[in-house]
Amino acid sequence: MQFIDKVKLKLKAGNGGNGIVAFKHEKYNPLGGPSGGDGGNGGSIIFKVDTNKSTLLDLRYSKMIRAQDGENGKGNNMFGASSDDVIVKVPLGTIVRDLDSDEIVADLNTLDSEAVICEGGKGGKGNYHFKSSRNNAPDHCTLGTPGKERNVLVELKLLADVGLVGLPSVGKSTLLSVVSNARPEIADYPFTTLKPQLGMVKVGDSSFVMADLPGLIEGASEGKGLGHEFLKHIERCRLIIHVLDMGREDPVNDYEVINEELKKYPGNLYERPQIVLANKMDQDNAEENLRKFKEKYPDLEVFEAITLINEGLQPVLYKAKDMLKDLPQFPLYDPNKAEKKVVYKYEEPKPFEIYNEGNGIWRVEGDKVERLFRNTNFNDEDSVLRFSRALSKMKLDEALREKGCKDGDQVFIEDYSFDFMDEGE
Ligand SMILES: Nc1nc2c(ncn2[C@@H]2O[C@H](COP(=O)(O)OP(=O)(O)OP(=O)(O)O)[C@@H](O)[C@H]2O)c(=O)[nH]1
Ligand SMILES: [Mg+2]
Repeated sequence: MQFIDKVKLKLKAGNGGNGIVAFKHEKYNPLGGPSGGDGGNGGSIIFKVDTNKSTLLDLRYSKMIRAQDGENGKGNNMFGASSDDVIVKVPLGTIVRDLDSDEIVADLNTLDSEAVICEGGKGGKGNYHFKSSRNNAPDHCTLGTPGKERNVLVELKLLADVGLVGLPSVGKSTLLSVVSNARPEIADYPFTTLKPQLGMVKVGDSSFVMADLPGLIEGASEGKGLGHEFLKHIERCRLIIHVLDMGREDPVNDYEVINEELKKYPGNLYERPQIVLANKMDQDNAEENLRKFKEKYPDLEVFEAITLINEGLQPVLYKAKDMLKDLPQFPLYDPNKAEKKVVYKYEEPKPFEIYNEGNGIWRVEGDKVERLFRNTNFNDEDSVLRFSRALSKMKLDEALREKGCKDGDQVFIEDYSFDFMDEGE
């Protein structure tokens, strides 16, 4: 079985459709005004957490993910259709890295995480937008903008509250299977679990995510038995349940071997809080082994269980729940430490930016005003009124005045212009 937690993908958002140039042809008015509609927006590519997924397997076969282009505008002021966004469902703990800039562009670490990885292109404007008092037959339109393209590396770093750690066959998968509705594979040979498995554990009125992890062996921190791959998944667990098989010859030694590997792993996973679970207490030599263990570690709290028949686990779950209350998350990205910038969702754009072009000419730019502009039909008085009301709500007048815009100055938003009238306060 292969360990799938890294996938390279090419992503391409849809291009915006073009605006078009068209004129109304009416019976007595062959040039009845501009009527070229806007192009539709291209679809974006959005990554979204889906808790039903625990691997990146589905992405493995799709080398390229594309969103559709927006349609071109049509005559009669008709908009071209915008395309649907493509939603890529990924497991909790997925990280998306841009391979060209080597930046982490998304860290999907909460149940409702969602990030726009490639934004679709915007539709162009049809010629009806460009009608003005000076030009009532504009013959130009704008083209759609291209959709964002990225080469990305999608990585799954397991994100769980609690990680089950221990040697192979100590009963980690059995534990997850009895306390959650996850159904991991269970067998009496080592390395049954080769990829982490998540389960939601309900305790009283709260719940947490438990990860069944592959067994560790001595030398794991040096890469033995896929050690690095396995240890990596513990990195983001807030709490470790260290599972011991009390039927084995020397559980004290087993316990120390695992802790040694945790210590050696970069970042010192040994410092993570641990709950020690003495499992398989039904085995013949278990009581004797437990006695020895307690002798060696008299101050350590040890929970006893027979996981196979779900005995002794409730106190462990309550203990975990209590400890989690005060434990921090371990995001990959620490804004204080990170040397690489993380781009989460697109930031809400500023409503507008004002530029002084000199000679009483001003230009206003910004996604919000431009969108507003695009949604305005300048042939329709009501629509124009709505447009100017929205501008004053954004306090554009005030901002212009502050920058020094004077009565009679000309203000441009894209190709639309108006005379500034300072009505004062
Ligand atoms: N006697 C006894 N057997 C148990 C108990 N818990 C689990 N087992 C058995 O131990 C064996 C290994 O259990 P798993 O849950 O697959 O162990 P694991 O730790 O997930 O092992 P790996 O995935 O290989 O790391 C299975 O045959 C289980 O039935 C227990 O409390 N008592
Ligand atoms: Mg297992």
